[in-house]
Amino acid sequence: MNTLREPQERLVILGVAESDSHAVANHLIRMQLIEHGFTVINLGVCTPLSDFADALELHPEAEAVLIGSLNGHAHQDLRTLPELRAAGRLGRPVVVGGNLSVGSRKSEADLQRLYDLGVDHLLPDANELVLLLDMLQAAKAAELQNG
Ligand code: B12
Repeated sequence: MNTLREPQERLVILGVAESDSHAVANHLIRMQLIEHGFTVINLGVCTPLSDFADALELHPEAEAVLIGSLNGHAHQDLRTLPELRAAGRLGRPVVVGGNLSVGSRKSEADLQRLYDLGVDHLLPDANELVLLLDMLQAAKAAELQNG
């Protein structure tokens, strides 16, 4: 009997917020995640939040939903997150990264507004993404183990 198990596939949903056409970081993040063994469902630029929810329904095994926003309109683009969550959708950690408000100086209030919508994690730098995904996976495994 072969008792070797395939390592479990790790899958994430990635894309750029609805009003935002900045593509470079999206491509780099996709490549970085693939190098780390992730399967990436990349929805690309200008993706409405409802499309992220649809993708999660097609791929319920996704660990997280990763959304880039560079043009400063993250809050406007993510404003329907509370409604989607209230409808039982997007029930995975939503991680938002990039340039998260208009202007070069980011205030705590700008970030808090995004947390208030229900964003779970804000990451200015994509280099911290794999570490965050590993931490989320470990937390979920511990939760399952403790019942
Ligand atoms: C190239 C560029 C463009 C190109 C994009 C081409 C393309 N197809 O991608 C064009 C010319 C189209 C463009 C248009 C616009 N742009 Co532009 N653009 C840039 C520029 C010069 C570089 C962006 C880039 O590719 N960087 C390289 C990548 C690797 O770095 P990055 O994007 O910063 O990503 C890093 C982090 O932000 C983070 N990250 C990014 N995404 C994600 C996602 C996740 C999940 C995570 C965890 C992390 C993360 O990790 C990455 C690596 O550390 C920046 C200025 C700059 N130097 O950054 C402005 C900039 C982003 N643009 C800006 C603006 C304002 C615009 C326009 C509104 C301009 C206009 N008036 O039309 C439009 C918006 C278009 C739209 N609908 O979104 C502003 C945003 C200002 C703000 N937020 O306050 C910037 C910062 C320029 C500035 N200083 O004013 N832009």
